[in-house]
Amino acid sequence: MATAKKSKAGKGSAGKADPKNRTTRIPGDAVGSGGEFQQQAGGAHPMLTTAQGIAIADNQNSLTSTPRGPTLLEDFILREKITHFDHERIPERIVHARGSAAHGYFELTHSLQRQTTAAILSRKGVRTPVFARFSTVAGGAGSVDTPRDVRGFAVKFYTEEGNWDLVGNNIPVFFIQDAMKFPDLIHAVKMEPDRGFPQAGSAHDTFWDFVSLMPESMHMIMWAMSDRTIPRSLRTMEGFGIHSFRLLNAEGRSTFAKFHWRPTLGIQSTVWDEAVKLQSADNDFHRRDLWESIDAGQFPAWELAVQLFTEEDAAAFPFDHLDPTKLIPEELVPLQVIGRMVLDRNVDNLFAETEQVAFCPANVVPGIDFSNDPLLQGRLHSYLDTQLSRLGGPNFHQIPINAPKCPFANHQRDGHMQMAVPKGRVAYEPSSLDPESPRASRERGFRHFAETPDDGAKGRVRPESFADHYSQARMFFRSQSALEQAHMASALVFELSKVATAHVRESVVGHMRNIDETLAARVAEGLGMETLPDAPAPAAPVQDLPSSPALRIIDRMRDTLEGRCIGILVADGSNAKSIDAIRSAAIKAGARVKIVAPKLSVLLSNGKRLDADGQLAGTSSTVFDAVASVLDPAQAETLAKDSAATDWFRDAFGHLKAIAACKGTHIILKAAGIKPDAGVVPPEDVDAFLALARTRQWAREPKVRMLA
Ligand code: HDD
Repeated sequence: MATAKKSKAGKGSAGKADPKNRTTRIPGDAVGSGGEFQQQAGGAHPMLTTAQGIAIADNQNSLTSTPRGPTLLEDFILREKITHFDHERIPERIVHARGSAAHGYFELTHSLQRQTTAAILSRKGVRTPVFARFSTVAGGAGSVDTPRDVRGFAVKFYTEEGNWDLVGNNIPVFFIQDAMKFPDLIHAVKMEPDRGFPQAGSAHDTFWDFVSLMPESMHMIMWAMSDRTIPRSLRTMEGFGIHSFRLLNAEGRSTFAKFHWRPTLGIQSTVWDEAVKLQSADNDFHRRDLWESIDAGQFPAWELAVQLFTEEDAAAFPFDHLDPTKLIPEELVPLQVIGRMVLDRNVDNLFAETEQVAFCPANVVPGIDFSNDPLLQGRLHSYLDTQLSRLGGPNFHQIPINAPKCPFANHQRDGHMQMAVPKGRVAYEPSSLDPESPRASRERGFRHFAETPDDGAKGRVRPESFADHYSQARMFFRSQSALEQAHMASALVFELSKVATAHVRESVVGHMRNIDETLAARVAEGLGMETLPDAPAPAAPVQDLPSSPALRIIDRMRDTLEGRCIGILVADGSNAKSIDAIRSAAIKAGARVKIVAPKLSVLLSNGKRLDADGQLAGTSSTVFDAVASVLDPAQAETLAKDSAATDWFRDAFGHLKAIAACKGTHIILKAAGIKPDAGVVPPEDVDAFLALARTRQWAREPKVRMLA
């Protein structure tokens, strides 16, 4: 056994002495990690030990009575290793189980000091560390990244006044008005409990049965069927706090605020066929994209904007802002940009950080308070509660990713996995025995808004002001561009075509009639219905609200190469100069470039070898925003017989991507049945190709797809 030798750096140096030492490091506890006694295995390697710090001599073989005899119970090294492994998984989140996250910072650029005392919203220029986790909702932790689904957008701000969690989605409204219905909604959308499928998708009977009986979900259904639920990447999604929150200033005056995250790359979505194919091309498409872009120094960034309004403003809105199925159009209350979030560091460990992070909408700091939105009120309870079983006890706030970065002290004690060692006799307040023990402060402590309650009696009552379920659904649909409306109609046809129960399909189409008759007719036609089902009687008159162009995506996408990825298909004999010209110009314009080839290394025209980032059969064009191909005609002839190559271009063309195609490539395009259009240019015309690659070729869509 190796002798324990005293670390030169002494206490607290574990990990610091050797940054590669990640084997036994327990963050925040140098002694527990062997910081006092650094054990070396030889060379620079730290010693492999048991969890008790016992050095291990052999990590390959169990202890057996004879070389071929039974394994001995005495083998504490084997038992400890297997036991720990057996307990490696914790319960996954009931919703938002699959997530990807990163560290970064938030910087305030515009102070809201007139509205709030919260330091994070009033001290301009201050950078606050953040941890952001993005997620799908319905699928399990190991499910795919690109189903049609709402995306979670949760940000933990480690402010100097404690942790503030803004736990939102990429859609500004929600399916239900009252937290009472959340378990029903989730039971309906998750895989059906008897058969255990479908995983990660809403296209099944129980989901549509539930929503068909919940007209309040119709506005969110419009969003869920739009391209918002098939984002191109996590970096190109908007985020929303959804509920109205209150900001409180030093005088205790309240201003309502809605929070919006706007990606600096602009919003971008995939097309549905592409999203479906991405599920097989790359399960981890979004997680990989986030990781790779941060790794490459292309840091995802969002502006934080607020909509501010008073109680009096709200009284004049044609809807109730406390109803989470309603949004406030930007045209009614403009957005004010107040800051910027940049994600600049990948996680070190998915489990310790992304999995163990515990968000809770109840985590707010002084100067931010809740509104009476009944969905928010229910959420305030649920998140802390779920962590108790998910993370195993009441001390989960001590896990490094959850711990505040400001000082914190209280009289909470003990419980499972207490990591701290509280000192002294006093664990109560008031006390006179310990002048150092923490006490509440009226001046600096959290104060709730002193609200005067509405008139009315206690009861289980849905307010009448929540009764209008269709007007904003109609506004959303009618505000979309023609192509986006077609995508929504097609999405509804797709989803409902997976619903086996006829009356559920009919009921949904009936609701569509209250939103827009043309939409209902298109969906009915797509489903092969001979007559339009009856529309249910709306609980409140449906209003024709002014259109809100700010709700579109296509018109608002940013034409840019920043954050985009271009795939170049090459083979033996490809022209090196041509490849280089596209690659360097694309990188200069902010894109990433990946080389795809039939083999992982090819011999170019100049006699030099080029390593590919991906092999053709395993690297679908769905993972790129635009594709180029530089092929020797003889190689192209061979590739034209390979479905991996024809599919590569058929998908790129069908998914409305720009294509730079050399003469050889045209042989493959012909074999794939593609009639080149204005989105297909020669690779020598680098500028034209890169100009097209900045966006999708929307004009092509009606030619390649039957839209509902
Ligand atoms: Fe929730 C997780 C967002 C309504 C109960 N929710 C969770 C996450 C996000 C949201 C982004 C994942 C956080 C993470 O990355 O760890 N949830 C929302 C939004 C809602 C919403 C935007 C409506 C506006 N949620 C909602 C309601 C309830 C919950 C009404 C229950 C009454 N949500 C939970 C939960 C989860 C959760 C069960 C699962 C895991 C967790 O909390 O930590 O407590």
